[in-house]
Amino acid sequence: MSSFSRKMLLKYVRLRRVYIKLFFAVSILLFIILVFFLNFDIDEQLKHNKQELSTNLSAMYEIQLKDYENRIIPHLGENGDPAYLEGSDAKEGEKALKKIALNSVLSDRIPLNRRLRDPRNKKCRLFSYDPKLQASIIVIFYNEQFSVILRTVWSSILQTPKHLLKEIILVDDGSTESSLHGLLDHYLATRLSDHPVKLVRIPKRVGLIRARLEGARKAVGDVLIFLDAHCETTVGWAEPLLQRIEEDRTVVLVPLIDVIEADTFAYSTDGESSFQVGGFSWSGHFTWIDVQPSEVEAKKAVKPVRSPTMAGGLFAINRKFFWEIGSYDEQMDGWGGENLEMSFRIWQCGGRLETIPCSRVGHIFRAFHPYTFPDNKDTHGINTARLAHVWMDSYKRFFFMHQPSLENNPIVGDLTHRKQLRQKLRCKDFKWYLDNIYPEKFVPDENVQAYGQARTPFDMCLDDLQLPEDRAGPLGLYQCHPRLEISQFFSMSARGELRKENVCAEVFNDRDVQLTECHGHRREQYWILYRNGTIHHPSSGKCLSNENVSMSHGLKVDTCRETVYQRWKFDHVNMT
Ligand code: LR7
Ligand code: MN
Repeated sequence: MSSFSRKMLLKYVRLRRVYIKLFFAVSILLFIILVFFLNFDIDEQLKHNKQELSTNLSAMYEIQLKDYENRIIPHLGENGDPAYLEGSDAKEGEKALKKIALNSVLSDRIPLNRRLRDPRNKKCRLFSYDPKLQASIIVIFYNEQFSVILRTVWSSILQTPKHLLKEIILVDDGSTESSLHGLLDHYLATRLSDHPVKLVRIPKRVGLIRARLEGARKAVGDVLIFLDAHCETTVGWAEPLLQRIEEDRTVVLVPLIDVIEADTFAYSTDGESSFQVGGFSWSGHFTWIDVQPSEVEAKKAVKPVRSPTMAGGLFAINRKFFWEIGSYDEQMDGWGGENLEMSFRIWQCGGRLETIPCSRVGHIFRAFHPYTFPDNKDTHGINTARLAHVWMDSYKRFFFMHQPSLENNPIVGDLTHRKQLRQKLRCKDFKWYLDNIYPEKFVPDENVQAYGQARTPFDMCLDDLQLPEDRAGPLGLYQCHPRLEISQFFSMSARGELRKENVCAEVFNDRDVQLTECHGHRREQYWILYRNGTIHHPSSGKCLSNENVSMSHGLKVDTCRETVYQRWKFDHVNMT
């Protein structure tokens, strides 16, 4: 081949390479452009689809909601009157009541914005209020009924003057009920858009204590008002709370809590002026107690009444003071205990707890909890053990006598932060609280004539036979336990009662001895313990005897005589 033709060939080959490169470059470019447009198109498509989906969903919720609204029966349950359903609805309602302790079928038929009668004592109308503070109402819920939550919201909107309502914060503690997701959002967006209602979602259930904390963190109003998610407020409920906190930022207030019946949704009041305040039992439960003697005058005048504790679900507190005084114990899980913790802390660390009789809120009391707790953990017990260690000093001995397994149990968790808080706030001790705030509280081993196990010469002991708290039942006898246990812990009080915490030995028919609620008027609950171990009952003229007593039946009083059957020996006797 000539050199010319070789040159031509080389040139041709080079040129071809360039073309090939060019071809690839252009193809890649085209491919990129194609992908870009295609992608763009997909994005557009996705966006479009999303929009369509949400319009469709929203249309679907709207249909659901309309359907729901159409089934509401106008005026049912108005004024708080009891409501009833008929036919199959009535049957379904009864089923629901058994299953979730609430007639949810009926709830769904009662208007969400029903009006209630003014339940207040007439004297309340004579007070005038003009508070400047605004409220953040915090409502936490876990799988509560849609209509019940919304009735809480609606009553709060309708019964709180607009200028006093900063916001309503709903906190969903990880509910799994589907109606509390899309449908609830849709309701808020379409039916409540003109009102300051916010919804905070906690993705995984954290328990009611941390749920309230979450709500409090989001709140911006001057005063936090916490409500359970099954409440209805009534006319004039907010003003006296806000006014009192304006006067004194360190008071924590509880409205008077009325009962909304779980079966008929009737708003029942115990008459205009009879109400109770909060106490506690040594087993760590909240109890209702009569208004204290020192407060009876205030009660008559429907003025704020001091309360040793609060139930926990419904209360108002200055927002800044809530954080200053230690908010909640964040390590408390689930349900229970936080109410007594907060009550003791408020009193011991310089605050006050009061019931405001002119502020009335209804609460649905359910016969049982419709929910369970993860791992069946006894959160009430554990939380109470936490508060006992932190706040009750040596008086925690009584709680741990009820719950010995929790006394030195690591499950209770670390308490450093709460103990530091108590130091930082320079809080008073539990004895101060008992002496000054709750002097009526019976302390089984203080200021008593005798206490401990009360033994017969045959090593049998007085025993409550596992009587549930606040029930009446026979005073029994059982083999003495090797260690003092709560069921055998009896006291002979200074007043001459043979008693446990709130139950006293009382003689019926001059014969049978029962444990019944202590009334404090001596009579059939009056006993005299003699040095020789006889326990004499003056009103029958007889003595406590264990002759012929069977294990399951109660003790009797019998003619006093010299016999081993009428000898009792307490572990500790303080008689001089
Ligand atoms: O895991 C949970 N997460 C929650 O958000 C469990 C419950 N909750 C919500 C629940 O949906 C409800 O809104 O927490 C609120 C309270 O739960 P309830 O209604 O089951 O409690 P309760 O009314 O039986 O119990 C009383 O004691 C509790 C102790 O932890 C709380 O302090 C409750 O708020 C309290 N309720 C009241 O004080 C109302 C007055 C009744 C009395 C006495
Ligand atoms: Mn409740």
